[in-house]
Formats: sequence, C-alpha cells, structure tokens
Amino acid sequence: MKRVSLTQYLVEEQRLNNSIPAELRLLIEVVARACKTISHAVGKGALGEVLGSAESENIQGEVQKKLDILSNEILLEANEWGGHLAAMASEEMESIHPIPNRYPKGEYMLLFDPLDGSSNIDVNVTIGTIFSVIKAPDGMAMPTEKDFMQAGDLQVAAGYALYGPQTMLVLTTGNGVNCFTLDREMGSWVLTQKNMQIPAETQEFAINASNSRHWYPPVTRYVDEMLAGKTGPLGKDFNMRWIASMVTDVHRILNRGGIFMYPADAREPDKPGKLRLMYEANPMAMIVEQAGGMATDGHQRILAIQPQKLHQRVAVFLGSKNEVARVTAYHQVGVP
Ligand code: AHM
Ligand code: MG
Repeated sequence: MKRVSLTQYLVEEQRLNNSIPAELRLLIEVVARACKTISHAVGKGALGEVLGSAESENIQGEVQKKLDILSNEILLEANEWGGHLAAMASEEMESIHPIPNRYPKGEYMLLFDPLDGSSNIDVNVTIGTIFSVIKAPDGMAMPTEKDFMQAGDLQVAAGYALYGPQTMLVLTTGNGVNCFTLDREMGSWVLTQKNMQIPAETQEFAINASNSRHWYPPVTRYVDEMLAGKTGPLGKDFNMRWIASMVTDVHRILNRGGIFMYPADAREPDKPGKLRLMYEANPMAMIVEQAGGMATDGHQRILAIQPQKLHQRVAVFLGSKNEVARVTAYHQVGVP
C-alpha cells in the first residue's frame, strides 16, 4: 500500500484545490507535531509523573489536571515562533494569548481545547485535543478577544487528535474530512481514512442521562421516544454510548453514525450546556457538516451562531442528519 503522509496530503490538496496556503500548512503541521508530543506524555501516564490534579482551576471553575496544563503549554510553545499566527486562545486560559513581540506575526488565529475529556485522563480512557483555525480580521493591529468573535462558518480549518489505542488526527480544511494515524515507530502521520461520511440514519445515541431530571421537554421527549424502541413512535431500537470525552464520542459517530447531545438544561439558564462554542462545538460542527452530518444548538446551526464571549457555552446536538433534524424540530414545535 502506498503511504500518504500528512505533509504530502497537504501539499497535494493545495495543488489540486488551492485550499491550503503554505502558512496554513505550516500551522497544521505544527499543531500535528504538538499533538504527537501530547500523545507521548499521555502515553507515559504515571511513569511520566503527569497524572493527577494540578492545584489550580481554569476560567470555568474546573480543577485542572497536570496534563491539561502541560498540553496547553506544549501547544503554546509549538505555535509561538513559526510566524503563522497572530494570537491563540485556549480553554485553559482566561484571556487570549497574542504572539509575543519577539516573533513575527501571521494572518491566522488558533483556538484549542488542549485536552478534552479531562475526567478520563487518570483512568486511561481515550482523550484528545480539539482545534479551530480562523483568520485575523483585516488590518488587525494588536489582537483582542473581539477579533476572535467570528461565527464558526468562518473557520478555515478544524480538527482533533485522539489519544487512544491508536493516536489519530482528524482534519478538515473545508473540503471533506480525512483521518491520519500516527505511525509511532516512524513518528509520521499517515492518511488512513479518506473523505469520512456520517450515515444519515442511526440507531445509537450519546447523552449524559444522569442529568435527565434537569432537561427541557424537547430533549426528554426525544430520549423517551428513543428508549421506547421498536414499539415507540420512532419504530426502531436504539443503543446508547457515553464516553465523557466528546472527541471520542464524535469519532465513533464519524465512523458509524449516531447522535451526540449535550443539551442546555434548567440548572443554569444563562449557561447553555457544558460545552464551549469556540474551541469545542465550532470545530466539531465543521467536521460533522463536512462529513455530511448536522450540528445544531436545538434552534440553529452551531456554525451560524455569532459568538459574544471567548468561553461561552452552547447546547450541542450533532451527528447523523436525520436524528439531529428530528430533535431540532422538536425544539421548534414545542412538546405536545
Ligand atoms: P473538558 O473539556 O473539561 O474535558 O469537558 C468537556 C467534556 C466532553 O469531552 C464530554 O462530552 C463532557 O465533558 C462530559 O461531561 P460529563 O462529565 O457530564 O459526562
Ligand atoms: Mg473539552
């Protein structure tokens, strides 16, 4: 089998579709290299003395794990000096991170969740890195948070790395979704799945059912209907999975379909859901749409939402088109 490396894929994609200029290629390769380093640290576990909590909280008030902080530092350091970025932003940092003055600046801005699925770090369950790339607004001098407030539709690239039995990189630059597997001996990313497609129909759903007493009626209706199975209104049996790493749940859906839900609920009406729009929902929504799926907040496409704040939360329904359309429609008609 002829092996296509990430670099070869990026160069040929630029030649064929003119969609990956040299600076963007550098950016993607630097992020992919940083993910290799993170994968290495994750793989060491206790031997690398990287497990457990750091004695700090992030802006969301969540206790940070040592690996959350380490992964954040790896991504910052890797991306500071290349000249391809103007600024970065991360789940683990309250404010944006402009590129220091000692380095040249580029036209892109990078957002990331350095290690998604933090609750799974210490139990050796698959976790990942999620990233989103946007362009700096024309004429931007000193980047501010306002410059990041761009709808997901303006992303020029999005992806995630998965640290599981295999280390993988799933990437879109707006022309389909491709998956690369890390060859650990060679240290290179090899193209292993081209043009991933999410089946429109599914019989599998993912939701944290322990929150069910807080759900709003459209979500309760939909989950009840799925649980009713063959003899219920949907006329088919459903299976359920919940990994508590969005990256891993989304990866399963990219491979065999399904619907993933992290709805808003009645607990904190001003904080819709748990997941963050800019560096979790937007990149995943771009990947899902590029793979023929659908991603909404129950009311509109996630990618159409105009962000107001860097760390804002959003309800998420994503995956197989027909099921995401159904639960979105339930939000529109209300519940009988
Ligand atoms: P994190 O970025 O702090 O890891 O939080 C996001 C994660 C998602 O990966 C996952 O879908 C969700 O939180 C799990 O939440 P819960 O603890 O309710 O199962
Ligand atoms: Mg996360």
